[in-house]
Amino acid sequence: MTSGTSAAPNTGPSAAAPASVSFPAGFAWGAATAAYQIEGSATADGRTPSIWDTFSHTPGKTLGGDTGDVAVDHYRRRPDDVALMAELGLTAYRFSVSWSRVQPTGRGPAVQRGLDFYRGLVDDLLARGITPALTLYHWDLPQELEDAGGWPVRETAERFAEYAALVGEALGDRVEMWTTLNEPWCSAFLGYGSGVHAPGRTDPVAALRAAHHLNLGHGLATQALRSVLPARARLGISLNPSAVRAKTEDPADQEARRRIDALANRVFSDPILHGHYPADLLADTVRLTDWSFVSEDDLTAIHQPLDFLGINYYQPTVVSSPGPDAPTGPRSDGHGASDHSPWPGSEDIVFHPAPGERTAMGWSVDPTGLHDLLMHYSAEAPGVALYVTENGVAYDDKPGPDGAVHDPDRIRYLDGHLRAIRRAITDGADVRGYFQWSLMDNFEWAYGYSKRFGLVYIDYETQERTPKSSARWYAQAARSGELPPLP
Ligand code: IFM
Repeated sequence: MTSGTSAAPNTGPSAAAPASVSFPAGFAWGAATAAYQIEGSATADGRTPSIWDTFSHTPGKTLGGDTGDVAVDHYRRRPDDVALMAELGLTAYRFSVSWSRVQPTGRGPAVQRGLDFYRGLVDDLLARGITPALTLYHWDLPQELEDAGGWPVRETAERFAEYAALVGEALGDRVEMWTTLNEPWCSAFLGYGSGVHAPGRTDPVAALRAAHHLNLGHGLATQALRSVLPARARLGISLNPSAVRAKTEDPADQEARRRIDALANRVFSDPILHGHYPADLLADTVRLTDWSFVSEDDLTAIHQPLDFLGINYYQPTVVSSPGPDAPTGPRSDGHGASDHSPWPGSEDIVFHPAPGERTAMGWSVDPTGLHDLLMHYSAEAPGVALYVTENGVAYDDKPGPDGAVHDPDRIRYLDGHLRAIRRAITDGADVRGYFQWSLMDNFEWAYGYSKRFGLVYIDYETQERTPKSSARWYAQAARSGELPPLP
């Protein structure tokens, strides 16, 4: 992402906001979740451990030792959850498939009971007029495949393509929107670099190898899906690109921005969209690896035509060069505390909080970064539709004395980001839909259940679901295609 060359002050989500903002007919009003974060029933019906089961059960890896064993019990409450989605006016729902529920060892035939769950989910959605958007991989690699080397090895990409074909054959008659990977940056660099995510490895070379094999997995799975899905299927990938901004116009800070742009963004978008790795990234990492694990055939396999690109956006990234007085040791970049950097070869770069108000994650609220990204990828991938496949916010929501959960800050956040999307559409970007993260409060990875991103509040003692006021506001937007007034 090369736009946004310096950290401009945030003018606020609703600055100079027009009174009424409407969206094109057919715009998807969605919400998103992921299997490990909501399903629970971790050992039901033949499911085996994924890397997140192993990681979350390892002492010290998640806040309070929280795990996804029960999560929000969606595996057993699926029909009621889909009814709630309909009540909230959603026109689309993005979910992920748990690989180890469908193919427990990561190889061989599919388990019918696992597939039946997703078939039932899709049928429930379709019966209520909600478009299913299926993600094949949201970070939960079967543990057996991690034991065989994980994403740093080529075989995992090949296994992923086989799994994609199994799911494609089972659900291709009823699901049109398919996403291969969710946020491969997190899988590679938080999973194998800083180790704050599963499988918790801290090896910068393994992180780069994982990035490549995730790209390869995407390409091979896309080919496999195209061979089993009907022609009407639409295929894409969800990236979490950073809107990277340099702290100042100083050339050293611009150079820091270039380096992080390569590692955060172009390591994925260049091979996927253009069929090569960025030359500057190869140079930046030369003391770690010669990238000989990449072949020309791999690049051809990765560079597949896409029907859409999913953009997941939360906050901009502001960086500067270390400068002569910079402290040594890992720099905080908002991705969790670790003694190991998730930025191989660029460990010294300094990350700064972006200006603006903060969320419960400590992330800054700045919808301009979303507009920048949509305009950037619109220009970089002409003819490829864009979806915002994740955007949302954690606040410390609590029921009031009346039992209702009032979250006006989340409404302002949604309003600001939806306005940024509308501006991008007006400016020429082909944005087809928005998936709010998340439908309901859930297991927020290393933060356990301490961070609430949902439109729907979950009482974790009783599993009672209470739509927050933001859910009602969003439902009104979804039904009218127009942003309702702020409360
Ligand atoms: O909860 C995560 C999700 O799994 C991936 N994208 C970011 C969200 C908030 O951290």
